[in-house]
Amino acid sequence: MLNRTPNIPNSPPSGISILQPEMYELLSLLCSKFELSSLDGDVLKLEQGIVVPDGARFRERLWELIEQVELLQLPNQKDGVFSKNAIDIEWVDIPAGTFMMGSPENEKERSYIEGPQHQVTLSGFKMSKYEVTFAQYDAFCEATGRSKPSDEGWGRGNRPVINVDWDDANDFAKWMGCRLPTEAEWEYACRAGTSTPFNTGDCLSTAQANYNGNYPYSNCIKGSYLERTQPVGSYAPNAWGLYDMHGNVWEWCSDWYGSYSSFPQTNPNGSASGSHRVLRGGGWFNRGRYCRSALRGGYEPSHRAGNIGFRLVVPS
Ligand SMILES: [Ca+2]
Repeated sequence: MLNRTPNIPNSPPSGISILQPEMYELLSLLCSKFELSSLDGDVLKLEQGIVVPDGARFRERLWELIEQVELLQLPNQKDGVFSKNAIDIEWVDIPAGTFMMGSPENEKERSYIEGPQHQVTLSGFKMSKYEVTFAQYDAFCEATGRSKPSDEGWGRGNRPVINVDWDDANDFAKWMGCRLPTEAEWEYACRAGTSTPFNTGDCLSTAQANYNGNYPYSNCIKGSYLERTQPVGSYAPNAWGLYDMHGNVWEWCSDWYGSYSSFPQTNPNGSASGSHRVLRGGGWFNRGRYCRSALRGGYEPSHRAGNIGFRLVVPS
């Protein structure tokens, strides 16, 4: 939710810029969405900071627009919790849209299997904000009599569940009334509008994600190597509010691993058959290269490892 208090003082001095960068971004979005160039006749200068000729009128109009944004449930502004079987899944609204899936041929350290880049159009969906945790998966095991996966001695609770194979992940998703993301949904959500190797830009630091910082991507700066998972949400989210899309644990996707087509596609589901299921995002053990948005991993569905987990797509 928007934090209203600090951004808009009760009595802004006339002619003084009062807006924080987040509010500026919100207003820019509003103005483009509603084709506004002025607010009740007061000129809105679309530059950093806004001059307010009439503080009271401006403030009133701004609140109206913010209410509209909340009603529209724009990404970043509205999220929620999906509850089933006494388990809560926090989710983020992912907007419908079109993006270029895969990496361009000039992306450093790419694999040919990440191409050809192709246009993908997706319907909107909801994705779990975090990787599924041990606390969530253990509750599933207790309710259904399944054996609990090993935590490698690192602790359970809020750490991402590991040592789950594709069927474990898929069974949990179905039990929750959810599903695994498609590979296309995963990449689209990871990118959150970016086209760079990472949703953080051309580099991914170990202050931004949990991976093996001894081996950063390309010529990026070295960082730490924590040698295990970290509790979900330990790093900043991407622009759409999703945590740990890069690193921590690889995430199972619903698709069979296969080659890309160069043709534009809508809501693709991947290959009709195969021997490997798709894994995305890299894990704590991996070099920076493997955490790129476009990188495609895959394993036999029966594979379990201490750096593989998953997240969910929540039904609308
Ligand atoms: Ca991850």
